[in-house]
Amino acid sequence: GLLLAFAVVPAALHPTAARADNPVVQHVYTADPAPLVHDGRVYLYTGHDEDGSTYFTMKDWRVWSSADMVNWTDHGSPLSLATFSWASADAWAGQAVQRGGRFYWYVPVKNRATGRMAIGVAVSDSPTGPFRDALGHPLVENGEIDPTVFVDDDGQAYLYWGNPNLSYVRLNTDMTSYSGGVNRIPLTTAGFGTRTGDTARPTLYEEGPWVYKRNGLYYLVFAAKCCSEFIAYSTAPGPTGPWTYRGTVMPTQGSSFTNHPGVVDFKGGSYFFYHNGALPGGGGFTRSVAVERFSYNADGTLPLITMTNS
Ligand code: FUB
Repeated sequence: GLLLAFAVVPAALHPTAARADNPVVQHVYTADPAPLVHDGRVYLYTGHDEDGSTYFTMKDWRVWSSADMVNWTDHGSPLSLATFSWASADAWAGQAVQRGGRFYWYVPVKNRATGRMAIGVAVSDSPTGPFRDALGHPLVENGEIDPTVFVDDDGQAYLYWGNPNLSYVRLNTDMTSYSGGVNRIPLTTAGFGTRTGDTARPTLYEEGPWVYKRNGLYYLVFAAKCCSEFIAYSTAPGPTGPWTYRGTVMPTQGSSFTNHPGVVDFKGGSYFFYHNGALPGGGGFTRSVAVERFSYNADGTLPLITMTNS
């Protein structure tokens, strides 16, 4: 168990300074942050590492929200493995998005029938749930993980995912079906950097993609080169590429051998969410979500961001 007894995070001494309050959640272990800005608040969707885990033993997801990035409200667990009748284990890294007044939460879980990872989608009328299984079966079933969802300005939505591959589909406006089949993004070293010493995986891309658009430029931030992972990114002129590798965002640091990015703009600031093993008892399977405020460089590139309290 954890030694800390706060209800989420203590009151703000410095309301604009998120750095002082990491990790964001201090009474349970959390991982795989996915922020979503809606109606003046940031909603933070996370996984939940069980106390004492010796693997990625994860049974439910959690929702937190804040109006200032410092004081966080605990919205409990409105989505769990039990939400998906076909899922047996592994409530891993997902992301939620809003469309047409509904909230769609894409998550990887193990499919009981196949024993493989699959991607499900849950839906709710509220950012804090309760969420229900939108389909009753996987949206994508191919043994891969870590969905990220992005709706472009023209209304076309994309769902990307993958480890070891990186793929995407064009979601239909219902957000629970797709057209045109599964597209594989070429993992070239120009697009995703060069990994040495692993012929099976020649690029740095590992997992945990996070796709967004800013000032007409498309960003694909990802966990690079397990293990230990660092965070790197690529950019492209369009949502389907071609991607160009841009380098490191967050170096390897601390006791978690994974990391997982989530990037958002909120009330005039830019914020980078990630996870590490900074809580008491923390480590690779007992992680905690943290956030750093940052500023883009003038040319749109990301600065190097380091962890506080790792
Ligand atoms: O949390 C379980 C898995 O670890 C996630 O799906 C990966 O991104 C890594 O963080």
